[in-house]
Amino acid sequence: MRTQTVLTSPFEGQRPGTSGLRKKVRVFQQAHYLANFVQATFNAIGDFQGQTLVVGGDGRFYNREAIQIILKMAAANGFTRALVGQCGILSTPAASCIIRKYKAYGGLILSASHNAAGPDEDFGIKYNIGSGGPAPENVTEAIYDRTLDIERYLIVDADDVDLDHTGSFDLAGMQVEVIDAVADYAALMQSIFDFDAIRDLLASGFAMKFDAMHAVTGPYATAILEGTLGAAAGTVMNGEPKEDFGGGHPDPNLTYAHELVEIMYGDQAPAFGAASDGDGDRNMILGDHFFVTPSDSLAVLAANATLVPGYAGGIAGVARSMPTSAAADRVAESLGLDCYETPTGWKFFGNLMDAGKVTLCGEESFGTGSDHVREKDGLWAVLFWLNILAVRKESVADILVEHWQQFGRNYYSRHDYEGVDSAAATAVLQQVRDQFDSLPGTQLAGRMISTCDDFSYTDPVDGSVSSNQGVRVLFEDGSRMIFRLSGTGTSGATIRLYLESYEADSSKHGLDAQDALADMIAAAGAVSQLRELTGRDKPTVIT
Ligand code: VG1
Ligand code: CO
Repeated sequence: MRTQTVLTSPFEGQRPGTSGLRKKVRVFQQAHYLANFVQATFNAIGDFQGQTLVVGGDGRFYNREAIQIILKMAAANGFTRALVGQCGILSTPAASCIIRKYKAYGGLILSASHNAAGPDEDFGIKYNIGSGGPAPENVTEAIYDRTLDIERYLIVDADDVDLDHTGSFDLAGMQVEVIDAVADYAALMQSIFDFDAIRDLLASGFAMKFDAMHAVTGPYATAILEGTLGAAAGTVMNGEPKEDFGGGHPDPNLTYAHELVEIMYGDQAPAFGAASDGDGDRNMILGDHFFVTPSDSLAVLAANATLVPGYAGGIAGVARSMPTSAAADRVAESLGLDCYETPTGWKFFGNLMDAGKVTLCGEESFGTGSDHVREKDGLWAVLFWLNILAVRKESVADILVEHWQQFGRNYYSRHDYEGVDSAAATAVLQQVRDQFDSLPGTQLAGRMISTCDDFSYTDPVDGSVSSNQGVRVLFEDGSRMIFRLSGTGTSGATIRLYLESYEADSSKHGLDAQDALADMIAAAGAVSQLRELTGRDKPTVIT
């Protein structure tokens, strides 16, 4: 065993963002950089002597090297067993599933999710706790603090572990089990959904496409959709995970998943299309010439949950992140369920699920999930939709139109301004904050403003408070305008502008969201001076 002296914190003074540590690969490749984070994590998480650690990642460049360092450090620090996905692969929801199933102490997940991969792109690491969920803020803060006072790290001198074959290996006294990355997750999916009904649907000529975007869900989708459920060969596109994600940007939205979008809006469009992101925790749902917003998707899943065997007894409650539209709130209200509004990031849902307060959770950023694991889960959402389609035997578009007739339509859009100068981005939010006192009671976009604030959340389970989670302009009719800075980028700043308005009248449900929200979009630009302060005249991505 070796002890190595290290002094600088990998966070470089920046507190942890939405999900763990994300930096350029070249930064992670610096001597002792990754090791510092891993040792700080081990120093922060309590007594794990004799326990199990789960390790795996989305397969991006530097995944394998990182896993070898982590395993040698886990052995030196006193873990007695490590479970690793074959070839170093574990999707984020599969890692969560395995931590729970095998009662591991926790897990290290290697991913920068939707960020691009390759030697000049991004890498990331985060710690998940024994419940299978992302470390809550008190743990991420403790990890951060330990990176500041760390003096050394422990690592064993040993040969690299063979990650390519399943089996059990000894690593300086720690047992490393290289496990099938898909099997446990696939078994969990089979226990929730009506696979026979989905198999019948797919055998009946129902055509679908799933775009894995050359990222981690390829092996999972191929095994489950084409293997177990009998979808036609070729249903899964871009199914082979690549270290650089094929040069693409595995963010399942209308801009970056354009190959799938072209198919779904083409002459031969199949009935159903879906895509997932780099680490497999997000989903985009499409019908024939139809896009389902993630906020609406959560609402539809909640309204139809009892059609799925795993939720046949009903759901306990629903939670959504603050910028997510209130469509799910309307379903919860009609079902007599509680609906919770949390800050952005999955870690806030964990306490609510552990306490049995909610079953389904979702974010507007294409993240949906349930208490089957403690992460959002892309393929789970796809199977949920397939289960609903198999039972209802209607098109995706018809299901949405009926949903809006019943609950009204929450027109919704997110505008992202990526790679903006950080000072300019901060100034945009400040510009709105400066008007917090003068805006309420005035009209904007033909609506009366009721309140302006910085969103703050008090966790109903442990009482912890998270402040400054988004600048809000709220209107009397329920419309909202929200400004937030991304916490997951690695260069410059990304401004996210979220817009929502509610329409009860079903004769007005057929509009394009950008048209329906046009006055709100213009008003948001005026009130924030976004164009003047950033020099941008249009968003990078519109969802
Ligand atoms: C984004 C999304 C957020 C999501 C987070 C992590 O964060 O907006 O909803 O939870 O990514 O998702 P931000 O701070 O950039 O807005 V993932 O798929 O990277 O684990
Ligand atoms: Co992700």
